[in-house]
Amino acid sequence: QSDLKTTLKAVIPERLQLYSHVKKDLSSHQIGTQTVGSVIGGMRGSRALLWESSSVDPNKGVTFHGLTIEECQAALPKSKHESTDPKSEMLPESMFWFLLTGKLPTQSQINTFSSELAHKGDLPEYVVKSLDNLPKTLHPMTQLSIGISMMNNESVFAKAYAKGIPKTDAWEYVLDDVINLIAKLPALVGKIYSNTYYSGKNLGTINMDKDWSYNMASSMGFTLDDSVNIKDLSKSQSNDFVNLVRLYCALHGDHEGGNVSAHATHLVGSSLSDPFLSYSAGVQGLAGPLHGLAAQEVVRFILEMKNAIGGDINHKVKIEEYLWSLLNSNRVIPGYGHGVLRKADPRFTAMIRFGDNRAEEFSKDDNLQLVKNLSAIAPSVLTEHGKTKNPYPNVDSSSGVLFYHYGLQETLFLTVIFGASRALGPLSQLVWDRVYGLPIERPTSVSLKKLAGL
Ligand code: NMX
Ligand code: MLT
Repeated sequence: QSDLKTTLKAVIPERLQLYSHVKKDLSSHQIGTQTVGSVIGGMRGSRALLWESSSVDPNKGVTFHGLTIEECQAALPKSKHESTDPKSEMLPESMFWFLLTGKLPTQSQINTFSSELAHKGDLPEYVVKSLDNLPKTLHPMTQLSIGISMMNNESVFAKAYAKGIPKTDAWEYVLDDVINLIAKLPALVGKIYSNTYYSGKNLGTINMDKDWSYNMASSMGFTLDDSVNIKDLSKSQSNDFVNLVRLYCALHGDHEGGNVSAHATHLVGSSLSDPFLSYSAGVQGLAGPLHGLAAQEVVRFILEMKNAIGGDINHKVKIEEYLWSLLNSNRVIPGYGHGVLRKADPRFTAMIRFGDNRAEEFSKDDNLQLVKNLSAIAPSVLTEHGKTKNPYPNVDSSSGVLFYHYGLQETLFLTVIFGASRALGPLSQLVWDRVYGLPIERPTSVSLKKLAGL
């Protein structure tokens, strides 16, 4: 008598044969409003989600309410401390305001909003205690998702819903939760960083007079005035780090609705799970290596490649050989390819520009140089390999090595910053989902036999 696994194994070959036939021969067939290819191909090309705040053009990349990255950088409010912070990047809270309302905020609106976020930024005691009790080996992304989902204990939306509210009022409670959730991310990120790498030592404080990104950097110990300056940064390096967090988080905040983290948040929220539960689902999607975890994978890959090519970062042939060794062992080149984009990601270019604007600081940074060299070499290798539809660098290609430069070298942590940033777009859409009163998301499924017409 065969056990469960053996029984399953025996039926796989026949099913796989049918799957290959459907994929190869029937992909262009129509089933309802979809093609068969879309049903079995990760819903590629299916316009199935309502999303207001950003859109992604395959050739031009992301725009936020129609504005390009450069236009946002020019138009969105920056740090209010202009005299001490002259190189300030746009603030993620400015981006959130813009994503949510479609209106460009004024400096004074953002000054007030940054202060509101700082005042709401403390973590509930039970969250701190629970995080303290997690194993230090638990991946930081798992800790992030646990921390966020636990705070559903604070949800004003869940409490109001339990009491009974008119559907038309739901968005106001959801908005309160969304603001509270975003406000608590700097302290949560810092707590996870400290617990995982610094034995829970208090690395810094939330400064009520400072912006969200400064407070994230501070709670991780990367500022001079409000934290322990754990990496011994100079004043200008610490300012750079804060600005890197600002730029990174503003840019990674939203990438239309179909990416895994945005879609997961939207889907879970459609059952009227509160924003904490909904976004923790998004974070769990972001933790996959084909999505946000690529941020950590790229840095590991760059360091391993540098080692494997003996530090010859300008040696084209050695780099090509290394790429082929990965591809031939059926591994992906992290930081390359995309489900929608067909050109280099403009967010990649913006992050590279961040390094180029600090030429002296980065002049001896081999990792960034290798990332740049790679972006000139990998596309032709991937094109020759012939599988990926987009052989160009994506958003994760450059950002990790910039953080690494300033001492954030705990590679498993890099996606946590992505996790803080991605809250901006999906949670702003969640408010609109409730404004519109969108229904529970419930597409229908279809069997392989049905697709094959059997
Ligand atoms: N290296 C090697 N092979 C690749 C790569 C790559 N970078 N990108 C795509 N392919 C392969 C892919 O695995 C697939 O192979 P198969 O037919 O054997 O299944 C084939 O090319 C066709 O894939 P595409 O249709 O071009 O890409 P898809 O839309 O399925 O996937 C990604 C998009 C981003 C998942 C894919 O390009 C990838 O795995 N990239 C590397 C991981 C990465 O950088 N992810 C981060 C994306 C950005 N983010 O933050 O989310
Ligand atoms: C993202 O920012 O979510 C990634 O580029 C992946 C995507 O858009 O699918």
